[in-house]
Amino acid sequence: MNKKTQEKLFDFTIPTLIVGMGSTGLSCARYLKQRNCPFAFADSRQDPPSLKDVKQEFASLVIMTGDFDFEDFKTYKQIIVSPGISIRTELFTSLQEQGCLIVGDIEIFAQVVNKPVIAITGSNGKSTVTTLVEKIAQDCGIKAIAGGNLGIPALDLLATQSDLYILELSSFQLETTYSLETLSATVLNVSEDHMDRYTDLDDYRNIKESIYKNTENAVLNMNEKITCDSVLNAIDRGDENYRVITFSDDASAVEPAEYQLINNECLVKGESEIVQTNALKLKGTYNYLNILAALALLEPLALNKEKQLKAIKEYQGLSHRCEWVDKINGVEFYNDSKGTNTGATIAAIDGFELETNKEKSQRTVILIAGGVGKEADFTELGEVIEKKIKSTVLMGVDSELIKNCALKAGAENDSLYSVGSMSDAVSTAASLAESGDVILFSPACASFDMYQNYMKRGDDFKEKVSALKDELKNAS
Ligand code: UMA
Ligand code: ADP
Repeated sequence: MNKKTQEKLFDFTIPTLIVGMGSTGLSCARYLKQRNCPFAFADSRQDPPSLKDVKQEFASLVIMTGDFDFEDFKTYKQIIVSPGISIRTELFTSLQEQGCLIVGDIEIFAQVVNKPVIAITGSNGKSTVTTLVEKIAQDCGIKAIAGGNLGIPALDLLATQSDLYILELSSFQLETTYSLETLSATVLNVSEDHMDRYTDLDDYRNIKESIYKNTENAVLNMNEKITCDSVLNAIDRGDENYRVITFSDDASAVEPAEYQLINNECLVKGESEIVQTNALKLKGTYNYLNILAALALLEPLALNKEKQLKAIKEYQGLSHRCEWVDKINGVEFYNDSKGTNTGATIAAIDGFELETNKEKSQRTVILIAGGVGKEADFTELGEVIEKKIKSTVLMGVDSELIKNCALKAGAENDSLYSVGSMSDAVSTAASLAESGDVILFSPACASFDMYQNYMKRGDDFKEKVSALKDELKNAS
């Protein structure tokens, strides 16, 4: 490997501007301070929530708040931009044209890390796979730590002495990363998300696929034809010389993979069985694929097989991802608040292994969805609602978009309910459910129209379910 593609290395001796005063910006500031690198801060909010703490922690610092200004920025030869801020604007393009180095925190991490890195991206499943890889590695005795988009900013991970770093990377972070060298890397899957920041799905996919640029082992989902083709073509052209490790289910793979899910019943590697799915706590086809991806990413480390098996059997998944909440009067409630795009919600619905086109009276899943749609196309979700869902309760700013797509797909108007709050969503869904049904809260949208983040939204769902239980208990 060792082919640094970023020609310009970050210079720790010259003044740097950090743009964005969130968790990424703060972690960069702490890292630069530690290395005695001079820096200033900018944030386009007039009064960002972290301002007071920043002023306290970093005395006599230049802080620019309010609209970004080219004249202010152009005095810096290098700028670290937080992932929530797009660099595809006139401001950053002009700065780049003037020779300014624009990077993200992951690029700085890439330039200083001296231990192996495993990198994970994809539209869905990143956090599940990242934490599973971390657990397996740790259970096998490796000092491993995970972070990045998962939560702990990458540069903060360096404070813990580790022998393996596992990074969850968003497309936003990949946009400003150029020289990350990895032991293994994967694009788990690609479906529409963040369409408010990309021109189209190909644009978004290309950014995701850049994760393979400097890897030793490209872990490929053989169900993702376009990504497979592009990776294999890169090898054919001689542009890349990584080893390819494949995973897939047996239903729609381009060709049989090394790590395979057979009949939704068994995980295999080549001819050898790894585990039967009924021995796993994690459920649903997409989660079986997540487990296969984790094992494939770790293959280069040749870990102890028994310890790996124990770890995957124990793994229970994360909160807010198809999390079982309660059973009330025979109705089960699931919180999938992290289902923030249509691909995730469709996968969650499919996780219940529903029969398509079942008579409406025989259907068992009631969906609660809606929020900020991020300019997504809800056509496919509308079709899934029409084919598989008993009733749908919608809330949030873009709920009408989902409703219209469901109606267009042929769903009946009286199976679609619009509500204004989580409390109404839970009580409406409960009033529609019979014993044996499932109420699935999987919004297919971001949360920030009504909540600070998906965790607060999921917690609110769980609170309202608990309140409903108390109410029914008191009434009986
Ligand atoms: N800001 C501006 N101008 C803007 C937008 C933001 O100045 O136009 C400022 C805000 O006022 C705020 C700061 O930037 O002060 C926030 O920066 P940020 O949005 O980049 O967020 P961070 O707090 O640095 O968190 C980021 C990731 N957030 C985003 O990518 C939006 C976190 O992922 C990640 O955990 C964290 O870095 C550590 O690596 C969150 C996320 O929602 C979970 N990610 C998206 C997703 O998973 O879909 C990509
Ligand atoms: P991410 O970090 O990419 O957002 P998570 O692991 O947090 O992914 O899972 C978010 C949601 O995406 C889950 O609640 C589930 O509905 C869905 N999901 C998880 N894994 C997959 C997958 N491999 N394919 C499709 N959907 C998935």
